[in-house]
Amino acid sequence: MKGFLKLKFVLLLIAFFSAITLILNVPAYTQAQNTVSIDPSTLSAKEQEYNEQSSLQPMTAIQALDSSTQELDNGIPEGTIGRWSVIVQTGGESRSAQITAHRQTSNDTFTENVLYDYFTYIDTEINGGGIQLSSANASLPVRDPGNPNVVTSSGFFVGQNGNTIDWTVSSSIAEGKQTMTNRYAFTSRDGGQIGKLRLLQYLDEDVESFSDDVFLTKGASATSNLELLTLDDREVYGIGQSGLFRGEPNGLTNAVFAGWAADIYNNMKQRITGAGQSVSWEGIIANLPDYTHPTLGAVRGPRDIVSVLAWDISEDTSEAVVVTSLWWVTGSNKCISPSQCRASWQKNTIWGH
Ligand SMILES: [Ca+2]
Ligand SMILES: [Ca+2]
Ligand SMILES: [Ca+2]
Repeated sequence: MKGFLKLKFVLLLIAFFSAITLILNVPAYTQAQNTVSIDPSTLSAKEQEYNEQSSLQPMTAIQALDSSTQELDNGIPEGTIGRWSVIVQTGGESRSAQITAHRQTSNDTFTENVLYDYFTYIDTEINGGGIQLSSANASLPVRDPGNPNVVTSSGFFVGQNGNTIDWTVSSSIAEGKQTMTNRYAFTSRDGGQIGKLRLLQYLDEDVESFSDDVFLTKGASATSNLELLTLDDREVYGIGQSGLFRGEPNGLTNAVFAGWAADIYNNMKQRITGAGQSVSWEGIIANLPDYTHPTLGAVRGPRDIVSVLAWDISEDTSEAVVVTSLWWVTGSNKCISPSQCRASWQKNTIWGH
């Protein structure tokens, strides 16, 4: 009994001194944390932006909702797998799209902002010197009074022939669906020819850590079902982009698909606005090594992926429509082993849209 009491006393003493040590060390630890700061000049612009964001509001969307944006969602309750909401800026552009997904490795339900930049560029020179549609005399995005699932903005720019080209974009997410669609309409104000005009739908998605995403495609341009997919290497969920590749009523009108490309951040934006970004139907992939993913098989990466899809308006037309799509991609939550997950992805994954 005496020995037991002695042991208790010793344990109490250890606990007491541990607590004291901990208390005394907290300020020292905090101080150390404050002094060991990384030189901001060594961080990339993207790292700095994420750092500023996380110090302000961790786990929230990059862009807060204000009068310059409208939020679209698919009506699935927050926190439920399949919830999809996009904060739409003018020009159908966005820097915030939240998905609630099942994460393969963590095996949990997680909500993530998967967008860094979803930008629309127009290029009247083809190829080079593109500008963002949001900078082309753009109006604020407004919600359709007759349909809360639609947000529209409009503006104008000077076309290749010197005439004014009016543009309108309608962004929409249907109830319960996983896709946001952007429908871009161009009209020459004087009824003359639009002239050379390329629309580029640029996507930089960052799924959790931005440098470890993987890129793969499904379908093909030639069969009008091309999908560009970017997923997190570890958690195997992410985002896809596509559009309409064939002319159809109320769809792609007086325009043809020019091609696509994929690269690493931040090579593409400066090319689109500068000397030009090459695209092809087979895709121009740069700086993304081959990589065999345990679930997805042959992919590219892992890197900070960016991709672009491009459409060319028919020069001699006065009206044209281009349609693009952006959707979330997640795997099954029933698989455990990589082979099981791979089979599940191939069989029932919610890839499509
Ligand atoms: Ca993210
Ligand atoms: Ca990632
Ligand atoms: Ca990225």
